[in-house]
Amino acid sequence: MLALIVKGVEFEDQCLQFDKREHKSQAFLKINPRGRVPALVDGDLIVYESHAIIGYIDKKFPETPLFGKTPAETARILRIISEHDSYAYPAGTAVLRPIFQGKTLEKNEETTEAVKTLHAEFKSIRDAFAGEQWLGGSTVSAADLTVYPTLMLIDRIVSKPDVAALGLGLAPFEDDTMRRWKGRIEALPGVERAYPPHWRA
Ligand SMILES: N[C@@H](CCC(=O)N[C@@H](CS)C(=O)NCC(=O)O)C(=O)O
Repeated sequence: MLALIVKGVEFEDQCLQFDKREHKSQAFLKINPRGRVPALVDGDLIVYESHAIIGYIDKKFPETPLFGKTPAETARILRIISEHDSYAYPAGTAVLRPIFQGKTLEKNEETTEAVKTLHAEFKSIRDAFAGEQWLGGSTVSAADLTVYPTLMLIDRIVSKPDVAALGLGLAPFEDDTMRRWKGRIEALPGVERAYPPHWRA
């Protein structure tokens, strides 16, 4: 949705209710056999996996390129996305999964390791700006659109009082660079449409 919003493309969206297991319904499994979101339907074409969706949107609507204009920009953007997928996202999942399952987050070896990784990855993300406004350089790119939702999810969870009480120090937007970047994303016209409905409540 963020990619479509940045491109200024009209779209219809459908929010699936996880508590009703709509993402595992027969109808949705025909769209994505893995029963996961996001998925994009464009005429007869179905695309799932967020990077494939962003790549498709970028090729179809080439204005405002999301993967850079030069080979070096493309490399930087893809590197940041790959680092997100390989390090920050799995560590984030390891910390957030027990919370989503309604369990108490235990300070065991796995959690401690994941928290340590997240701290290191937050630093790597801050460094990736290299003094520029967006993660991939001077314009918004697929790197921003990939990393931002993960950090928003972490931010939302770690600011809940019971998790905050654990003192994990994992608030992603406390740092000035990160806070200003969040402000830039929030200023993209129409961006609020991409926020899950329960975030707005
Ligand atoms: N690699 C996939 C991950 C998709 C994914 O895990 N989506 C989550 C929501 S963010 C989901 O649908 N979870 C439901 C489930 O796993 O049953 C992508 O980038 O699209």
